[in-house]
Amino acid sequence: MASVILIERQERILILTINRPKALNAINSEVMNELNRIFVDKKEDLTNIRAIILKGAGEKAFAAGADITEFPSYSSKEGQALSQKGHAVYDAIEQFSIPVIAMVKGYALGGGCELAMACHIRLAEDCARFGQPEINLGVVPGYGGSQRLVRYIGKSKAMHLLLTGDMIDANTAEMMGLISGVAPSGQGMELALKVAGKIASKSPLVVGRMISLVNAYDNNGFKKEIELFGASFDSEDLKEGVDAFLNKRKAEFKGK
Ligand code: DAK
Repeated sequence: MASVILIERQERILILTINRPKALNAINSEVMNELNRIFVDKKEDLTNIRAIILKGAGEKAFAAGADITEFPSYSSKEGQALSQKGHAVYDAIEQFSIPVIAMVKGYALGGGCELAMACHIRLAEDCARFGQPEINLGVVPGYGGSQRLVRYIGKSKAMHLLLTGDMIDANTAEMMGLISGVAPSGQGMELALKVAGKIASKSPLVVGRMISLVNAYDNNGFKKEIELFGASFDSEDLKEGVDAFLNKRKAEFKGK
């Protein structure tokens, strides 16, 4: 049986593709387990990987939400346990020291939009559509959507989208601050690979620290910045970066 997440490597970039195109890449328990294996259990070999791109298979969706066909079987206790697991997986993605770039083509809805929001960077093709339609199903978001959406676009717009279940297009999502780049249809991977390649050339040590600092913006972030700024002076990468600048050459960061 084909894997629910395809994994390929392009030099220092890992590309993950949610592979359930017939169900618009809906996130069922198998997809969640595979994300858990990669990001929580860290069972995938990521030696030399400096950036990860996450996308959906096919032309229609990044992921059209959690798999609705699994919903009817849950009791409230099971629902809570599943939500807890989803939170742990999405938190692990958000805290992952290797940056994860969501490349959204087509629908990113519900659990799919929440997955994109857990990634460090969100890029989209202009055909992309974002939304949290849980309200139409009679449920609240289960994987962090009510919180991350507010952080990205503010309480007013988040409340509107969550209460109406309306979708927004890629240009609106960019204007609102939900995503940071839009490519013409068919050119999303080109843009994602360009951004990933740029990050891959930086110090992986500093990239990891930068992620932890930005994630700490509402939790002692200034104090953490002072600590990590100081710690930078013990690293070989800082010496390499400064030496490369002074000698007008390209830095080769080792992550040490
Ligand atoms: N789950 C399962 N199958 C899905 C799906 C989904 N989320 N979205 C689409 N599909 C399936 C369709 O059933 C259809 O299957 P077949 O009929 O061909 O077998 C196939 O994908 C193609 O979809 P459509 O025929 O509907 O395609 P259209 O282009 O006409 O429409 C659409 C595209 C995205 C507008 C439409 O498919 C749609 O509205 N999809 C549902 C969107 C949605 O409501 N997503 C769920 C959001 S709620 C929880 C944790 C998390 C959550 C809840 C609980 N717990 C821990 C308990 C989060 C929930 C959500 O994500």
